[in-house]
Amino acid sequence: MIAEPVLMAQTPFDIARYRKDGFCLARRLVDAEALGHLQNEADRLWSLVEGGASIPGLQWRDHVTEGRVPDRIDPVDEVSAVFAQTARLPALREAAQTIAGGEVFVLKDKIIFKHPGTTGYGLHQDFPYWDGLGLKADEVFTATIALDPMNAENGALACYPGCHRELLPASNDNPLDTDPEALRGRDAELVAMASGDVLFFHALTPHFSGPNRAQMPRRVYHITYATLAVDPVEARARYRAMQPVVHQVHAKGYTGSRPIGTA
Ligand SMILES: O=C(O)CCC(=O)C(=O)O
Repeated sequence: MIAEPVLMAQTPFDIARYRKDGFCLARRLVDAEALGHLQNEADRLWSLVEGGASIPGLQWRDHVTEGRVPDRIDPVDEVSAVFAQTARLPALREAAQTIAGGEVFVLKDKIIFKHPGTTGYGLHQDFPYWDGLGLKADEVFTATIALDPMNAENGALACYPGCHRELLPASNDNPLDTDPEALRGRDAELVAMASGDVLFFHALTPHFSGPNRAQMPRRVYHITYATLAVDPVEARARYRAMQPVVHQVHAKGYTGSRPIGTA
């Protein structure tokens, strides 16, 4: 068993901000002990990757100079008890329930290692990636736990505030990503995070991340929760079935620091 993360009373997340902007940050929601377990487990998984082990869910991504490199494990709760327990810890689930306004379940999770030189993720809303799961956009959202500090240099996420109420037009390059023209004139907010901070964001919040130009990995644990509007077993099985397509589309790396076409 791993330690229960502490939901600190003095650092509640700003639910009003989540509703208004489509994302909010809960500072140090995961305490040092629980964070240490996640970091150690991430190290263990990475040493398996480096050793060439065959890990279900391991996915590859463009590197700025070296072709394709291992980037993430999706889902990770099927290969790691530590991550599986964390995603289901009451403290995190309670926070997720506050966002959802009711019961939630873990739809999917993933760890992204983003080692130095690994490219980022182009501008997108998550929802098109989950179309076909029988969920509405308001019924699904992600909790992003920083295992390392995240900043502009190492490829932190940047989110567009107040743009989570509609599905935006698709990009010409990638049918699941967003056309940057749809956000022309709006500014993205870089979400700088300390280890243990948790970013909650709506399935329609447009976001992107740059490459890791720093010397250390930028590891992050994304947990996607959904409301019980759908049957959890069925929804997880459907996600599994569509994963090959999602991974294929999501493999293309993003190297910019802001999406083309924005202000
Ligand atoms: O962790 C990142 O750099 C971005 C990941 C992301 O945008 C996603 O998985 O939807």
